[in-house]
Amino acid sequence: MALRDILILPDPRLRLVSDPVKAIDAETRKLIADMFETMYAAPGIGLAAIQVGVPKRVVTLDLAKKDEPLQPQVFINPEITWSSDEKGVYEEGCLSIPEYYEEVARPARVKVKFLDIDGRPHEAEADGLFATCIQHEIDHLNGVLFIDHISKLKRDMVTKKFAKAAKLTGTTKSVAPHPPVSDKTRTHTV
Ligand code: K1U
Ligand code: ZN
Repeated sequence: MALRDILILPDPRLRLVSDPVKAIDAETRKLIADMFETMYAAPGIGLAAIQVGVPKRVVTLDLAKKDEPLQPQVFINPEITWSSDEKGVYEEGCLSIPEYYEEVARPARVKVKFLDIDGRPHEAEADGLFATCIQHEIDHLNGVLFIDHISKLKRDMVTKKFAKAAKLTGTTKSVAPHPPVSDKTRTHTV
């Protein structure tokens, strides 16, 4: 197992739509093992593969409380098949938007179909934190972040804050990176 780096807003890869898993092979099983290690170390209660830079439809969750035994769950190619009209409000966080929490309203109950690590199909009914978390993670697979569910004013504030931090730390990524500027072509020295 290995710890992987978690992508941080405004990394453009967080906006990709992830591809379905075609075969649960050794590479997929290694990805899942690494995702659990990364999620527990963060610490977090959920993780989508794209958060470690892999655009595959894989989600890990563990909703066990502090003193309970671990309850690792993996969802491959998860799909919401039914959502309640009733909404539930939960204060959400995101490992890709560290230290920012905001209330989000989502369907209070959902049904989700998915494959387990052996490729067997399942359907689960989720409510409470499970419903919130699986919707948050499936959003990640579609390039959607929880800040897309809050007011534009709050979203713009947090987006600007993280863009500024990325600029200061030099971690801003562009989709097509500029080629390095050689000393010969540089017109002035900063
Ligand atoms: O997808 C992610 O970024 C993970 C995220 C999942 C999530 C949390 C809350 C509501 C919806 C989705 C996190 O795990 S944020 C960290 C967190 O909530 C937490 C961390 C340690 C203990 C308990 C909670
Ligand atoms: Zn998240």
